[in-house]
Amino acid sequence: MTHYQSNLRDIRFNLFEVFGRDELLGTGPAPEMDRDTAETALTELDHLCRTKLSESLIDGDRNPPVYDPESKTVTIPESFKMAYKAYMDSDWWRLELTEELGGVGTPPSLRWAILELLLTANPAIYMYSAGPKFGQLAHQLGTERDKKIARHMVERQWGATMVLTEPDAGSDVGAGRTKAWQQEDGTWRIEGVKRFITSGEHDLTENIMHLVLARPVGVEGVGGPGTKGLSLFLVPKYHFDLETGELTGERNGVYATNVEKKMGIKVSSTCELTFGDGEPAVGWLLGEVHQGIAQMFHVIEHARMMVGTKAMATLSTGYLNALAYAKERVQGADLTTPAKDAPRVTITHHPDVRRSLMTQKAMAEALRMLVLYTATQQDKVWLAEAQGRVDESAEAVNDLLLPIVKGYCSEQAWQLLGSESLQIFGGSGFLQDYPLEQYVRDAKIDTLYEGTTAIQGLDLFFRKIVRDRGAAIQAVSGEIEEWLEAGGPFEAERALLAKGAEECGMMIAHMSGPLMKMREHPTEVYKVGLNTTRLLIALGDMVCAWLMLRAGEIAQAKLDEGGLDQADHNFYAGKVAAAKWFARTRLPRLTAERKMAQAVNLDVMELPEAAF
Ligand code: ST9
Ligand code: FAD
Repeated sequence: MTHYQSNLRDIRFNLFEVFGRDELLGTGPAPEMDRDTAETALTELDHLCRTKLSESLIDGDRNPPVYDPESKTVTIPESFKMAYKAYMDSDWWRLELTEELGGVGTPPSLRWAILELLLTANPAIYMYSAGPKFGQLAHQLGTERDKKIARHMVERQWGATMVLTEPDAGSDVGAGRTKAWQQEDGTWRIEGVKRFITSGEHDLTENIMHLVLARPVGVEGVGGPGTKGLSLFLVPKYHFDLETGELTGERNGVYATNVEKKMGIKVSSTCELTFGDGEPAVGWLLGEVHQGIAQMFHVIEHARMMVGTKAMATLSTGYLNALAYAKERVQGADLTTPAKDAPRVTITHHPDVRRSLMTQKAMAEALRMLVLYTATQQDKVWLAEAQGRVDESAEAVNDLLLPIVKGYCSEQAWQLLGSESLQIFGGSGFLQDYPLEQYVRDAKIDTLYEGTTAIQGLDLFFRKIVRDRGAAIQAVSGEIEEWLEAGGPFEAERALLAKGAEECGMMIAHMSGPLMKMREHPTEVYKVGLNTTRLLIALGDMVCAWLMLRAGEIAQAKLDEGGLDQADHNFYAGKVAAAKWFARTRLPRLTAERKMAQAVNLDVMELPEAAF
């Protein structure tokens, strides 16, 4: 039986009933992607995921890629290779590309909804298959030469990597020491050691294009310290003919010099890559401009959204597996029938199991809404671009939400998968007979890569709130206020949301205070740093509670209208219950969080390290 459990009904509900995405389908920049085609895409990919793509998730974990230190190559397990091929043959990856590169105009919201399915079934397939999407970026930012390279990346379906991290440069990308020298023919020679590179080496594709951050040497005005001194280079595994893309047979001097043994997501190869040790590693400067970090952030933004979606997807399938188990597992008597010989019941009868299931359901559905609401901001940006406009407001709201998608989804998913979904299985959850233990291991990485949660918290407060002068957060708060003022059902939960939003506002105001004093008292900023992760989680709670209540309101209206079949009735009743549960269990915490934020002082920073 497949581990894969999708929630297409909820995806459709969000896309079409909550966010009204039909409006964008079959029109403007998505002429071919009408509602029917979108439905077909969802149904067909769901089927592919349930059958060919999810099968190898378990096998890839038990039989991870094999590294040969002699040849410095990585062999991917056969089961995964078949799944990868099935995905590439299906052509669904083309939905991520523009028409110019053989794609199908598709609004981002639909793309992320569809990607949720793949990320539920087998997330590493997405990571290995992202080469054409990287090609899209090279096409967007590159010179005519880079555009040619980009076409080869798409047409020949090469793999690609994002290469930032080094042993001494993780969160602090600007500490990177990998260097680049320009050669007479205009190409660049790269030297250095990069660490933890996803898909850095494998045998799934004929070539791999590495997008490498390195510091140029000997060029006036560039290559200074920090992230701003980094440039972005396209460095292939194999040399190829620029015009045709045919491999010349010559190996470039970039090799996998180690493959990590990991806690989870084992089928995704995580490589140490050494550039230019002996043989030269040669590449091109992307766009012939020295704007490496800004260019790389196009990839990072997409990857942060992907990681949040992966986390949400894993919690959703974890919950649905737990639900199926709970409906079958008979243990103990109902709490109302204490007699020793009382009939035994399925564990769904126990209040604590109900608490756990509803906690998981509400959070999984809230995270889906957070992802898709963020994606609707991307829709606005996409639509504006197609019309030759810039939607600065949507860009800013998307920027604000990205660290929340990445940080909140990953933290909630990993914690609930371990503390609730696995727990439902009792001791059996600890066994490899069920997918939960693997889900927990596979989901932990989401809080780490693409910037740890701490980094997301810093990004959220300093860049997306302070530097933005609060414009985007005010836009979102304004939407929440408007919704509250419009009135509707769920009076008690609306009051909780109003209070929660006020608490978040107070937290932000409190955290802004120390910034004013920093000139005379630089250590005041520590008080902010002690609260940035807290704020990220609080804003996640606030936005998700609002979205869930919006969904609950729509569901309530359907119930009130009546005439529903049993399945729809159950679905909408579940939505209303989940919305109320989310608001009642998450929002009251915000008062405590605000108080804790205000109580922060410098004690912990002044404590000598030895006292820890
Ligand atoms: C990794 C990969 O972990 C794991 C999974 C791999 C999966 C692969 C498959 C993915 C598929 C994706 C395909 C997509 C293809 C592309 C499609 C697109 C069409 N937003 O604050 P400053 C920039 S990889 C935007 O001074 P510091 C900005 O240019 C490893 N830009 O930073 C800024 O200049 P300015 C991931 C941002 O103190 C400049 O950076 N590693 C943002 O110098 C400097 O900013 C990490 O994520 C932003 N939010 O450096 C590292 N922030 O200010 C985590 C910065 O003038 N560490 N920029 O605008 C950080 O993020 C640090 O905060 C830091 C600090 C490095 C940015
Ligand atoms: P560190 O930066 O050393 O952080 C250690 C701890 O200190 C963390 O808890 C962190 O939150 C905290 N910390 C660090 N700095 C700060 C700060 N300023 N404020 C507050 N707290 C801070 N990288 C790539 O370039 N490409 C990839 O494809 C890629 N794939 C990966 C795949 C896997 C499986 C793994 C494990 C990593 C991958 N990475 C990749 C690297 C990943 O992005 C980094 O591991 C991550 O950014 C954190 O860096 P680090 O591990 O060096 O931790």
